Order: sequence, then C-alpha cells, then structure tokens
Amino acid sequence: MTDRTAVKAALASQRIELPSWAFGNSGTRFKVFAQAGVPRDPFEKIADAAQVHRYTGVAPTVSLHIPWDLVDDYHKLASHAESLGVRIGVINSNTFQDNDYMLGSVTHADPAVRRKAVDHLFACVDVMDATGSPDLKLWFADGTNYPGQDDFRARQDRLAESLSKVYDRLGDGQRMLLEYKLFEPAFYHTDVPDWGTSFAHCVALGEKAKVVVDTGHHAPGTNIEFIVAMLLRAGKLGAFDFNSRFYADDDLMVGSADPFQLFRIMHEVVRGGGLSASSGVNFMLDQCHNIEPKIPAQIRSVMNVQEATAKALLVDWPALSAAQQAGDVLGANAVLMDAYNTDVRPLLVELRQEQGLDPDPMAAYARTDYATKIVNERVGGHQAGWGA
Ligand code: PSV
Ligand code: MN
Ligand code: MN
Repeated sequence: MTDRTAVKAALASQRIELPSWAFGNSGTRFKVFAQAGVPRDPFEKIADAAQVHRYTGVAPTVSLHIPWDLVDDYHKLASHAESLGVRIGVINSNTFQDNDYMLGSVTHADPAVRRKAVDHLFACVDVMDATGSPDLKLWFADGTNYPGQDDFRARQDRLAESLSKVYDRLGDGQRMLLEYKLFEPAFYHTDVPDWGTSFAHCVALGEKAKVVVDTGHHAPGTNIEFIVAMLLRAGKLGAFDFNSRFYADDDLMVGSADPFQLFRIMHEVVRGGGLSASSGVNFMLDQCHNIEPKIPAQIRSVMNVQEATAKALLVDWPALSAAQQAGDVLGANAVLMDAYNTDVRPLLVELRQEQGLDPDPMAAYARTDYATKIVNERVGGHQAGWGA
C-alpha cells in the first residue's frame, strides 16, 4: 500500500493493548528497583494506562492479570476504566504462583491440583463476564526439570482435558488465547513450548481457541514472522504479546532490541490481513519496565509498534509481487528494504495532527505534571509482575 491516506487510515484504526503489570514495580529475580509513584492498586494502574492512550490515541484497552489485579467489584473497575476513556481487555490467568503448582497446574498428576487450576480459570471467566472482556489468556508454566520426571503424553492428556473444561465454560463472543513459551520456569521440558503445540490444542478445541505469539518466547534465531504467516493462514492467530529480547524472555520494550524483526512480523500481519479488526488479532504489549519510567516506556512501545506497522503498510505490493513472480531476488528484497528504511515519523506526526493529538506523545506527556502528581500522591506501591 503506497497511498498515504490509506496508510494513515489503517494506522488510525490499529489498536494496541497495554498490560496492567507494566505500570507497577517489577524486576528480576535479583532485585526489584522500586519507583516512586507507582500504582497501589488496579484502579491506579488503569489511570496510568489511560495516560498512554491519551497521548497516543491507539491504546484504549488494558489487560488485567488475576490475581495481581484482584478487586472486590469488577463492574466498578470496568466503570472506572470507562470514566477514564479506556476499557478492560484480556484477562490473564495465573496458575504459576501457588505452592500447589510446583509440579504443574492443569497438567499435574493429582486431580485435586488440576481442579484447583481449572477453578481459577473459571473464576477468570467470571471476571470476563463482569468486565465485558472478550478474551481469556492462558500461559502455563507447567513443565519438568529432569528427563523421566513425568510422562509427556499423560501431561498432554491432562492439559487437553483441562482446556476443554474451560473452553466449554466460554460464553458467546468469548475466546481462549493459548500462549506458548520455550522454557522458564521449567528447564527440561515445557508442556506448551511452541506454536505447534498451542496450535494443535486450539484446533482440537474449536473456533474460540486461538494462539498467542509472545515475541520473547522462542529460541534465538527463530523465524517468528513465518509462525505469524502460518497462524494467520490457518485463522488461528489470536494475539501478540509484544516485547523484545536480547537473550531470553527479557520483556524489554517492543522494537528496541530488533526493530527489523518487528517490521518483518508486521509485514506478515499486513500480508495475512491481520490488521483488520475482523481478523480478531489483538496487539498486546507484555513488558516489564525494570529501570525505565513506566508510563513513558509504554508510550514509546506503542510508538514503536506504530512505526513498524507504518513501514509494513508502505511496502509496494505490486512491485514486490512482480519481483517475486519474476524470480528477481534482489529486486524483491529491495522493495521490502525500501519500506523498512523509510522514515515514517513525519507520516505519524501528520496522522496525530489530523487526530487532534500532540505530534510528539513522549514530549506531550513529559510536559504534564502527572508524573510529579503521582509521586506526591501515591505512597507504598505494589510490586506488580511477580507478586500480587
Ligand atoms: C510468561 O512469561 C508471560 O509472558 C505470560 O504472558 C505471563 O502472563 C506474563 O509473562 C506475565 O508477565
Ligand atoms: Mn506473555
Ligand atoms: Mn513472557
């Protein structure tokens, strides 16, 4: 697409979802560096997320993580979000922080532990019912550390059985998103380690089950854009958890470690029709800001996704396809690189001005007194991410 107006229209309709946990304190297993002014509860996390939407205009939903975002009244939380111009998005489940789950949750050999995990997933669907959230996101830390520790096939059977119980609980318009991760916290095998395993379960479950691609959950060198192409082709790409990494699951700002990879992913998204709202692909961020200020880091991340998307939209498809048909290797590659090497920042400035937004969201936020206000008002923030 090389028509500027059409590119801007596509960018204007893109939506990027923010993770509630990105606004709280987080860290590594070595140290959590607490920042002043971080949210003390889910209401304040949503208020911070609303700031990101205010300056970018494309981030109107916030993913919750249960129980990190436990509240008494989810209707109240949903109205609070709406009063700030945002909505609650995906509900993330957590079956990895309870002592009972040491040897697994939905794959555990003990039916009582599986029951407990499935009950938690049912409770997450209850939250969806209350907030109007369309999606339940499942990530299982289940796996083993030593060969022989447990039986792969028995664990897969238990996983399939647990998933189908939760699938049956989904209402009309609700979906289940199954995320995969190569390793960590389990180090020998993980029960949902790759897109193939997630895909196989989602196909067996049905239409409402889709795969989540977290960009930080692959072996180094994995061609993630190929996975994206395959999933879109099969109608099974449900969502992204965007972040970037240098080594493992680093959860750094999307587009910071490898902007070219993000462009290649967005190119396949555009190619596969994943940008249209009807595709149902949710562009979520899953990041932790350990040393950088959180609201600006989320604004920067949203902008990075927009820039990669703009470049992908600028690919000259007729020229690319002609070069591909002609077997013109260098020509085809040049078409793609031309789009990647385009400075799309002026186009995004133009788009923001047309939308009545400040052309520079980072500077616009920095000019406000919001950061000072929250430091003064909020004392004793929660450690979000790896503790409730
Ligand atoms: C697991 O590493 C993961 O990517 C899952 O999406 C979790 O829900 C999230 O991180 C928590 O940050
Ligand atoms: Mn994730
Ligand atoms: Mn992760």
